[in-house]
Amino acid sequence: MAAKPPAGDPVQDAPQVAAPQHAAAGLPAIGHTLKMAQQQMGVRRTARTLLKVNQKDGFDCPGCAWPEEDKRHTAEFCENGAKAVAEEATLRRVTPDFFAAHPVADLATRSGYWLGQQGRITQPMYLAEGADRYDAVTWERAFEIMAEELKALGSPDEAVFYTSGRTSNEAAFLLQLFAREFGTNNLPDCSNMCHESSGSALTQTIGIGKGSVSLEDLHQADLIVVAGQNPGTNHPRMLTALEKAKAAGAKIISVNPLPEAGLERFKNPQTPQGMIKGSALTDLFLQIRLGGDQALFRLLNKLIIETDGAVDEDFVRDHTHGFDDFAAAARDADWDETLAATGLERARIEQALAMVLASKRTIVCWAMGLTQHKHAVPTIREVVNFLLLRGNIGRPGAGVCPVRGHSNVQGDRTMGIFERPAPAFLDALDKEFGITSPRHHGFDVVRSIQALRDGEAKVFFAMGGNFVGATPDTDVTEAAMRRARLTVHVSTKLNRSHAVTGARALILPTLGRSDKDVQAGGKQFVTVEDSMGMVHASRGNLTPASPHLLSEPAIVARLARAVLGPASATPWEDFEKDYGTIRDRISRVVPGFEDFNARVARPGGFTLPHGPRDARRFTTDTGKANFTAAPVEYPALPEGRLLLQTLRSHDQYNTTIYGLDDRYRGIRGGRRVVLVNPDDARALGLADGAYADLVSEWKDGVERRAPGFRVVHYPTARGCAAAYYPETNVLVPLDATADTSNTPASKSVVVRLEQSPTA
Ligand SMILES: Nc1nc2c(c(=O)[nH]1)N[C@H]1C(S)=C(S)[C@@H](COP(=O)(O)OP(=O)(O)OC[C@H]3O[C@@H](n4cnc5c(=O)[nH]c(N)nc54)[C@H](O)[C@@H]3O)O[C@H]1N2
Ligand SMILES: Nc1nc2c(c(=O)[nH]1)N[C@H]1C(S)=C(S)[C@@H](COP(=O)(O)OP(=O)(O)OC[C@H]3O[C@@H](n4cnc5c(=O)[nH]c(N)nc54)[C@H](O)[C@@H]3O)O[C@H]1N2
Ligand SMILES: [Mo]
Repeated sequence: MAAKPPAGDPVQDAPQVAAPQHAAAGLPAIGHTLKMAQQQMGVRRTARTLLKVNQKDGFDCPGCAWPEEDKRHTAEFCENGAKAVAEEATLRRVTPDFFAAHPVADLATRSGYWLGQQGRITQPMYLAEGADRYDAVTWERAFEIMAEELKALGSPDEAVFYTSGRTSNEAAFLLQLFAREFGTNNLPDCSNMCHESSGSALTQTIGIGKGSVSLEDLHQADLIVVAGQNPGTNHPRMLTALEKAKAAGAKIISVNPLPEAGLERFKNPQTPQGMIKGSALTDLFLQIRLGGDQALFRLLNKLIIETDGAVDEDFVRDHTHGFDDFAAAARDADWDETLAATGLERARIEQALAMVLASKRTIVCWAMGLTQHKHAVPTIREVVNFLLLRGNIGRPGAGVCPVRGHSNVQGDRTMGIFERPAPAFLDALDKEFGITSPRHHGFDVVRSIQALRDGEAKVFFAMGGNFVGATPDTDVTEAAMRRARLTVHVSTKLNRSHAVTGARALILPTLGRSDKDVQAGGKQFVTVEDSMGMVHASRGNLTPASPHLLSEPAIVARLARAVLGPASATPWEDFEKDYGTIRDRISRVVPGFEDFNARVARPGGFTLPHGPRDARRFTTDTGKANFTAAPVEYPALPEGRLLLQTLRSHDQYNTTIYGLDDRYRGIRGGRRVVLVNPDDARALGLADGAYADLVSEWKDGVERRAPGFRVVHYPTARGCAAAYYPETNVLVPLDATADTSNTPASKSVVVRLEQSPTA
């Protein structure tokens, strides 16, 4: 049997600090993986489960969205993927007895770590109005309750249907179909907090909101820029691709306020050589100031334009629009001001330029360090300008590479989980199902919180995720959620969102990726799309945590029948019996999925079309790739304040906390730490080991406070600080969002540090 979950809570948060490491993966990673996995799953289940991760006949890793190579290793997973699997395949159980022993008020005092460690939820649970705890409920009754509340709404737009990014293509397609048949586009998703800025910027400039490179391209690149991303922790299998590229002669530039261990050196556990020495990855480290990336790329672009013969003139003439305006803006860029925004020295930028000019094939990879700023969209558009100047889109070894987070977040969007769907998508949906989808836009994540806060939305339904844990302005968001009539969570594990509820609440336990899914039509599989537009099947093989679990497609199908009744002509029952019938419909609605069932049956799946990558075809308003000339922006930093980024430790998956260590950064046994440059800390009178409250300052004058963080002197860029999310979400103001994408600006929060007595 697996070890018992921790008994007491609050879990002691007492961080121990050592020097940060300079290499990622290798032997300690393997030991760490097996220990965590066996604690949750026991020895036999660990072996059975981990050998199926990312195999062609197995299940897609529920960790990140990084693609698999065509030729698989026996162990095709990383340390953090294994932790994600162990968390799901755990033998620990949360039964109705647990809920009887823990009233909601008690759950609300527990840490996210403690809640997650209790295990898999085994039965549908209902919190009646006025009750103090959840009680077991039948599925039938649960669907009746949802139907009651949804049908009582004044308008379908008073309901919100959130999706986290683990949901399969099949479940996502059904959920958006149900929402639109019901009458709303209120389909916010985790993407709104994640790569929405990438989608906005790419759609405008290259006509499609997805990355344009394959793994093969990475292997062939001359230069790879990794900006605002920590792959050693969040996409460990990417390090293998970077190592391969380097072996073939590529150079790597890392742009980051932090020196991240995984980018410095990688000890590949798949090769004997790698285990011992490892390979250095980064050739040039640009220690940028938070939010300084647009300025950096603008300066590089200015230098490229000013260098004879550096611009790919044929490409610019044949495939782009707006070069002259952009070139004028770049030439005008003021060196002093723009350089100050980067926090870099000019010599560093010139070093980078030399590498850029020496490269015929350049790729830029990025993640949350670029997307979660007020000026995230113009920043990513500047990255596109940078690639367009030298024709680095639509040829081998070159392109844009936004590295996605959740394992199927890209697929969910492809399936229509979007509050602002394209009219062509709705036309196809309406034609296929004989319905009339609403055409007005729905609520994204931030707008949903505002609507709940203001009483405009009354029913909140979440397909996975941990909405109140993951979203900004925790106090505001929790108060908003408590105003709802009904909150519903389709979940595998307990989290904060189950403890902060509307007047009535439901927890609907569901199958995870690793679980076997058998329906009336036999054993089912689902499909997912990775970060590079590859679609493939995922088949779980474990006996589900309890016989009461329903799959996500089954839950949506039954919800739709309960709410829409016989008036709906959609064959919901057939969809539940046989997911192949869902894929038939997808193949007729979503471009690129023609003949879906046949093509996904092939081992390894298939690649979706991508105009810029396949044929330099740009479906933008001008029919060409667009240069854009936005003014350079950067976060303002008042005297005596720091810019705080809220990021992930090595032992967490978003709001799921696996443990209290952040090994590569030298932190153990606690999460309430704030990393500050030693010179800044000294100027603020904060010794290493001192404790401070983080106080966020925003123009609304409201003081947002996160108390009791241990100050760690750490080599981050000057003026910048870092602390873990979700503990710091309380500091991110709800309306501090990116222009255009409305993504919370959780990587540049202005804070002051107030020394507090030792915790
Ligand atoms: N193990 C594990 N894997 C995960 C996740 C997880 O929580 N745990 N989460 C998944 C999800 S949903 C996502 S979206 C991804 C997230 O993957 P990442 O984006 O790598 O995650 P963060 O921890 O937010 O790290 C942001 C990185 O950007 C840097 N950064 C911050 N601000 C700036 C800036 O202004 N400029 C630059 N150049 N750099 C900056 C930070 O120092 C850090 O290295 O990972 C996915 N994979
Ligand atoms: N301050 C700050 N805030 C952030 C970020 C940041 O960097 N800083 N990052 C943002 C980003 S990039 C993202 S993607 C969001 C993440 O936001 P979410 O996706 O909402 O959050 P997660 O923590 O990934 O959700 C975890 C929960 O999902 C449920 N779950 C797990 N697997 C399954 C499954 O297979 N099916 C179902 N139905 N449920 C499942 C479990 O109950 C688990 O508790 O957070 C965002 N919030
Ligand atoms: Mo994400």
